[in-house]
Amino acid sequence: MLPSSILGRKAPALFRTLGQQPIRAFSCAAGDASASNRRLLIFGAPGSGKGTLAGWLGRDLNAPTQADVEPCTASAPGLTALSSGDLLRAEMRAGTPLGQSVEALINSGGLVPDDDMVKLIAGQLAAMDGSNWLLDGFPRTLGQAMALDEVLTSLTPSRQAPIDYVIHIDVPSEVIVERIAGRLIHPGSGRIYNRTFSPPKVPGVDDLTGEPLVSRVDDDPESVRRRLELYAQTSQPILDYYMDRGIVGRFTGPTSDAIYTTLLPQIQEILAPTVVLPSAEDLTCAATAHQVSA
Ligand code: G5P
Ligand code: MG
Repeated sequence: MLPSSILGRKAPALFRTLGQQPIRAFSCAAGDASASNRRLLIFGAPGSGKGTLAGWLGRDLNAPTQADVEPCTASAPGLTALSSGDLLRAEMRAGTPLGQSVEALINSGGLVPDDDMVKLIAGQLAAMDGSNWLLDGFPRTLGQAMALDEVLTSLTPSRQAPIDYVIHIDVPSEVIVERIAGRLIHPGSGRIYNRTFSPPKVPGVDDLTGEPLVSRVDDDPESVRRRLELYAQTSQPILDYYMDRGIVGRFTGPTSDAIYTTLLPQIQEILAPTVVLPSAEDLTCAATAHQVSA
């Protein structure tokens, strides 16, 4: 028996492209959808595989399901993924005032000021509220984490918690530099490739559009070193901020494929279409379970 608040009208589908696959978000709540949607973060070092894993989640959680036939009876409720880095690169490509002002900073591996980042993300969150979403690359500082809570609380004061779950991707730093050195992206969509791990079907061109792939300017060795240093300096206070609430799940493994075997079922469970939010206690258990994974 489905709870009455998830029965009712068919909510609009949202489309977005991330990683290798189109992402479709599907919201089934008839009443206050933004009070029952799931809000997730994916957190990890540069090159740890955040964008890759977010793309796989989007692909697998948005596969056609019974929901397409009978809305609100589905087992895969969909996920909208938003990458702060993709947003910033789009601003730079479009030559907006923000894009121009942050370009040198990003290319050299620095962090964009909190005020600019919070404005950029807050504008997107209002549009995504009511669907399940996953933020990749935001927050990056404790100040951003606190500002995010404020924005979300003002969007939906009735919610139990501003953020439901934080996916912490913990990958040995030795593998990261090599991974980033082989990365190629499709600038228009943000689709991610790697010369050895996930090469395009035709060398140098995007599988879907046939357009040229490029290396990210901030993937040069000096910028990567700076980005890794900044991550080492800023990450722990953010993790502590969410760990105090018992909402962090740590996922670790030698490859993204290995991590994904534990990540996907955990996220499916969190996104299961129910209005009953997992308790902090449940999520603490989940986080503890993942901490023992190799
Ligand atoms: P971004 O764009 O958020 P980062 O530095 O956080 O950049 P990045 O580099 O995008 O993170 P990722 O998404 O964690 O890394 O990793 P990925 O792209 O999926 O994988 C990296 C490579 O490894 C790919 O080629 C992939 O194919 C390959 N790969 C994946 N898994 C495996 C595997 O198992 N094996 C192998 N061999 N390869 C694999 O932010 C960019 C900049 O924007 C600014 C900052 O300047 C930042 O540096 N910015 C912000 N500034 C302030 N505040 C914020 N909130 C900001 N957000 C962005
Ligand atoms: Mg990324």
